[in-house]
Amino acid sequence: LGSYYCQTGRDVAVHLFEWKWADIEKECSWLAEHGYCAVQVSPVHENRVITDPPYPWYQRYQPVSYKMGSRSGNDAQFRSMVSTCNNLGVFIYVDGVFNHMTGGGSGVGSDGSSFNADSKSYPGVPYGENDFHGSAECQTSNGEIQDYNDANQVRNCMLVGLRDLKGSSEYVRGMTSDFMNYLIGVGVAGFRMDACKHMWPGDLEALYGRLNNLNTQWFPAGTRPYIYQEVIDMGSEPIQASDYTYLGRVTEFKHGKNLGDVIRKNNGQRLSYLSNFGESWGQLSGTDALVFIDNHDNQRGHGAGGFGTILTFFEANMYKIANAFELAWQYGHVRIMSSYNWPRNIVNGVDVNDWMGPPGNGGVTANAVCFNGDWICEHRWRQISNMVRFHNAALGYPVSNWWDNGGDRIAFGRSGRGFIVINNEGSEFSQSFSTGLPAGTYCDVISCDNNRPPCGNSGGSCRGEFTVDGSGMAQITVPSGEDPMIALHV
Ligand code: ARE
Ligand code: CA
Repeated sequence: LGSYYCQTGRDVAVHLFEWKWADIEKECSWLAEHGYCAVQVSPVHENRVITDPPYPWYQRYQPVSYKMGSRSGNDAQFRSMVSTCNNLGVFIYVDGVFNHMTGGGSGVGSDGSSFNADSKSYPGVPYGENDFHGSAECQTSNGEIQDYNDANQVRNCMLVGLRDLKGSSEYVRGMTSDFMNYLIGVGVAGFRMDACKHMWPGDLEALYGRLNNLNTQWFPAGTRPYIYQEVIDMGSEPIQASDYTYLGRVTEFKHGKNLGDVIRKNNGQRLSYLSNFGESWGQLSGTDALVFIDNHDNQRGHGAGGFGTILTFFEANMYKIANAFELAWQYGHVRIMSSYNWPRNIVNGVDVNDWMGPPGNGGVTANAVCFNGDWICEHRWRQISNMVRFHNAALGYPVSNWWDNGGDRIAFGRSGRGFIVINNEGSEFSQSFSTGLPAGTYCDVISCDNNRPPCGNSGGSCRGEFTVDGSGMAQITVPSGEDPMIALHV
């Protein structure tokens, strides 16, 4: 299990949060051209439609059935997207929600199926009372998780009131694996598995064991789906991320938190401390980790992290530094977040607008148009997308040529494939660096749109060419202020 299916030479996924299938289908050409490996799409199943508050993003995390109608599009649009993107070598990972169905209440879902959570009735699947955990498995007073120190509660009680599926049931395993196999048949390459902390590893193992190999129209015979599991482990609970690594990759939430703290200089943290960043910081082994600077939860105060720690597009300068370091470093599989805008408003540590759904009206999503003020498209920011190319150029080449000033200036190479300098201090500096790069002339890809001289970009802010001499040395002036980084790669 867990074969990371990327086309050779690609490695980085992007989460196109709440994008419509038709828009993702169009975006895949751009993604292919810029070296992205895959797209994580929002949940594809029929979901609850919530009107109070109106149509929040999180309604997508309340399944009503495994039919394919949601505000991202229908089955035909989904299939067309998968096929177009696969043909371009950009693969699709589906956000799979299998721990639970909806919260309390009743209604009709996004594809016309009725449900009644109070009687645990989901005829669109169908699921009934016996398919859910009840008082036999969960003994808390209200049936909800009350204590994250009790693993039994965490797995058998309801997460924030969401009706908790019985993952040990053959029938439930059959329904969920049939749905996943349908998606695999369509050409999906992998799954983000939601809320895995709340499912028993043994149940997940049984579920994964039922999955088909990927569709041979696009993938070599025998290729397994790529699995990465959401488990928030900040180090203080009995259920640990490492309990799930034998099944596939696991989200490493400490990674984004640690980089946020370092770049914000929280608690005396400095860039120079990053020389051994990764496992020795108490994170998973890089070969088990799926990493990101922020995700759709912690950018708005859900999940784990905190506003004083996690960096997002709202703090663009620090965010670009964080992404550049993450993409230049060698640790984990990287997922870039691509957000929509909303009026974030933090009052007493809580974003009072944390629920707001994507741009659009009445629960209908607007077309994704990058940089129109509504869709942020971090994945298209030059400082991020050009670093995806750096990342690809350096794939498999270890970190080398580390340098730091003991403070917030660092530099490192990738064994002759790339070299980056980051200056998180207030003033520009200039010096000669041992880059490890072959002699030649390179463009700074943070500021220029191509990496081959003559360097150029439409904005005119390109910092031009840097010459590496026969001994790998280069004189580099590193700016301060916006984009205080220089990155060169073969
Ligand atoms: C919504 C409402 C609730 C309501 C519920 C049912 O907000 O008030 O009770 O519906 O009606 C998302 C949102 C939730 C939302 C849910 C369903 O974040 O607010 O509930 O969708 O619509 C824990 C889990 C982790 C989970 C985070 C958010 O362990 O798996 O909480 N993350 C995933 C997704 C979310 C999604 C779900 C799971 C549910 O990424 O987007 O929820 O499908 C400590 C613990 C963590 C814990 C964290 C927060 O850090 O260590 O394990 O994370 O606290 O409680
Ligand atoms: Ca559960």
